[in-house]
Amino acid sequence: MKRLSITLLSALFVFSPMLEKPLQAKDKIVNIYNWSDYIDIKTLDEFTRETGIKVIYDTYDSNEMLETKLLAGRTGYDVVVPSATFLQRQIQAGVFQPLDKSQLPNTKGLWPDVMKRLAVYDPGNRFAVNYMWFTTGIAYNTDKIRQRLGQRAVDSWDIVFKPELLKRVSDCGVYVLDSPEDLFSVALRYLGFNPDSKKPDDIRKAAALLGQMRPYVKKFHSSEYINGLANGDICLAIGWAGDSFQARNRAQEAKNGVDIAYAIPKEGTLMSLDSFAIPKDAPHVAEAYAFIDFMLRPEVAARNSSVTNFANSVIDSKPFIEKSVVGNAAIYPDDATMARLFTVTPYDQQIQRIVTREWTRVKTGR
Ligand code: N2P
Repeated sequence: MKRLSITLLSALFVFSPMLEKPLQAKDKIVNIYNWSDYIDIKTLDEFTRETGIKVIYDTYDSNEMLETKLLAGRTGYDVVVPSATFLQRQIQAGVFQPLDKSQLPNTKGLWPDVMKRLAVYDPGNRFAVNYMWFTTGIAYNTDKIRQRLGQRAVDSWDIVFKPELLKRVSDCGVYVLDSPEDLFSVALRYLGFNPDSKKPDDIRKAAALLGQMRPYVKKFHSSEYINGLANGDICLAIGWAGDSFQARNRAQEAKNGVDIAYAIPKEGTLMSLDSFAIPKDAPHVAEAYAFIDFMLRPEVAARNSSVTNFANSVIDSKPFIEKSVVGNAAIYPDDATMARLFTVTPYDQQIQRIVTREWTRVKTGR
């Protein structure tokens, strides 16, 4: 009886990281908050087996969701994974602790080029280590799009930003990321503006372009499109590279005849970097370091990339990654593809308000 109640009690603690009451000293725990579909889930068990640290693993699919929690404080999380622009302003808001690199020996294997790109947002790489990096593009069902658009190659943002084209494919289901940063930067680039423009006028013009999509979009959402594409419920999504290839792989595994492709449009697109950081009030700091360092092992990083189809930042992981992933120029871009990618910087408060308001209008018409 006593045994049972202890088990129940610890189960309660394990699944309720927000509880105020301290955990049993013997329960070593780490609370991770990461993007959905962003890890080889088997690595979590291996980490626990090796270290004795239990992993409480929660997921989100938008930076806004993570940021709301971080700014409210006391999240209970030990490791979070913001995208670079959000990371930058969260660092400025003081929500993270500087990393003690001596507790992260595997950071020696980080890819210098990737960490240099990240240093633009986190000078000196003091607060974060990169986990994955990727592009935003167009994922589509090759047969259904060919039936509707003929032999026209899907190689341009035209297909989503020319209403007459989007209208022609809208009957088979279009999803768009619910991520204003991605959509505004891409729309600005398409209109010939600086994709990182912070001019209210440019933002409004981009919003007008994005708003034209609304009648033809089934849903603005940032994770459902993976299964939607894989099972044939939708035929086109503005999505992230790795997720799009996960959709292709799920369809192949289901042998349902659905063929998904992913395009980086010729006009160029956003490259994003998602990185590990430790909140200032993290309850299990030593365990957070252990977790991050484990994820930076070349073999572990390689499996995470092989399963998620996202590029990681551990250079020595490359030989261990599935050839179909590491050899895919839409995941590990070649120089020509790289040249078409741009990055952006955070919005200040005033522009953020405009972007948030305009994005709501894009999605709802109000
Ligand atoms: C994983 C999505 C991660 C990319 N499903 C968005 N930051």
